Amino acid sequence: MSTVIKNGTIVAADRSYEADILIEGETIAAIGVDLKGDTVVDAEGAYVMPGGIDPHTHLEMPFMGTTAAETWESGTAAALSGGTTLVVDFVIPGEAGMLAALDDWEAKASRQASSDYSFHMCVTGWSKNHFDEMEKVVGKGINTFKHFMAYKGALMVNDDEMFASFQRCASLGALPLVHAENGDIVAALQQKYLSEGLTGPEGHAYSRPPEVEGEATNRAIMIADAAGTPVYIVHTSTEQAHEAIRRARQKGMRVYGEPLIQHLTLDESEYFNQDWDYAARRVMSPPFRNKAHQDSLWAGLSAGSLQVVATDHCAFTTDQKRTGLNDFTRIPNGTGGLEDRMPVLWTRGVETGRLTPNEFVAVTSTNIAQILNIYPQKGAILPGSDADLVVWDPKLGKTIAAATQKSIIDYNVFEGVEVRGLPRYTLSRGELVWQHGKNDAPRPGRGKHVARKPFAAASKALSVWKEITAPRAVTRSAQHMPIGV
Ligand code: DUC
Ligand code: ZN
Ligand code: ZN
Ligand code: ZN
Repeated sequence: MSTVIKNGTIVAADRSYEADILIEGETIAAIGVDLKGDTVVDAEGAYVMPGGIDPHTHLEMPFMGTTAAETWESGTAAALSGGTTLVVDFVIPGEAGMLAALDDWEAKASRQASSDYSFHMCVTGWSKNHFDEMEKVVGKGINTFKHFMAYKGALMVNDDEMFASFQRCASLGALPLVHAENGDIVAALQQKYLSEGLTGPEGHAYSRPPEVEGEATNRAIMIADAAGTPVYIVHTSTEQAHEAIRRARQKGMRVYGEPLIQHLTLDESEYFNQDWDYAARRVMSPPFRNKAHQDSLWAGLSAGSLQVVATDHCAFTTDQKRTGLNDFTRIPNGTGGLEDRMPVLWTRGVETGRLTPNEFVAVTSTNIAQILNIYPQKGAILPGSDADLVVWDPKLGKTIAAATQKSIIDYNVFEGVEVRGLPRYTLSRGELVWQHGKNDAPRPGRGKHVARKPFAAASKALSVWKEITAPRAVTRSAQHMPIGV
């Protein structure tokens, strides 16, 4: 079975050109003119782009006393309908450790996912067991480890733990990721506002000011430098964090920043809506910011100081949000965006001239494929690449509405936003999985796990276990190791 995509303009991160794409089985076989195949997909008037990659999702994540309601089945169907063909989800270890948690995640994803999927592993503490398990996790195709500097008393790691884990990442050829908010300051501000009687969703925004993100981002970058590793900052939402990333990159450090589509387009005024449900549905960490921060993020995307647009899709129902009715610190943190990331970014980015179509491809797919070491299997339109493709029709439009979305959540933070630019077709490994105007659901369980190899750079000197609670000499030589990303 072969398929040919005809009459479209191929948009890659580096250039746009007119050509047909021949797909044989699950991969791209040829790119050229007048190619023939068993089936023809018409891309007349459309752009053909690499399928989107959302490197930041939390499907069915157990969190803050509940579990994110978006399932692997609904979340990945939503992704495909919006042009995203690969999601990378965060595995949170429980008592039984990293490998047991990975088995849980893999079981859910393999049964339900209709898009391809891959995993990041979270490091939520530090011990000899963490040190040992990390190597086994890398052996299972995971080359990224996430660290939370916030959520004190729950997921948060301290600096010594983060430093130890970062060194371990360096020795394994893995990339550390960081949720950068100063968890101690957040906890102190939460108590201050609660004690003053401020219990509503706006307290969430007040307790997580831009400074807590700027401080933690700077600290994470310095700790990464001391440990001799590149670092990736998730959900960069402020100018302060962007500034730290920019400065580090200028000094030659491999530091990456990932703004979310929510932070680019929704602002802090949402938390002052008189309707409690409306405001609580938008509670996520970091919170939405003001226009100055948004402008900084947009500038970073076109300048290249920020590389990736993600969603942090972590979607709770209104009922779940109401757990925090009398206490904003108990509102489950998270918003959705998987299905809307690409249309909203196209509308607010490309249609306005802030991004070129090629930059759009870079920040939705190609850059993260390179950062995650899965390029050109993913993120590229090249012979041999997986045929994950989106036929993007810049003339198709819709008004975003919870009533018509694929997501099973009872609201949408982009409700009422008019988008122009939607997938006409989405193909995942050669299979047509979404067609505009038809409402066919892709088959749950068709999605495959995407394994990712470690990076070449690894320092053997740092791979020896050390008790981090005991005083020790810091290995400064790590700062000068070669970097492989
Ligand atoms: N932020 C959220 O809003 N939800 C999930 C985890 C996170 O860091
Ligand atoms: Zn986070
Ligand atoms: Zn997250
Ligand atoms: Zn030095």
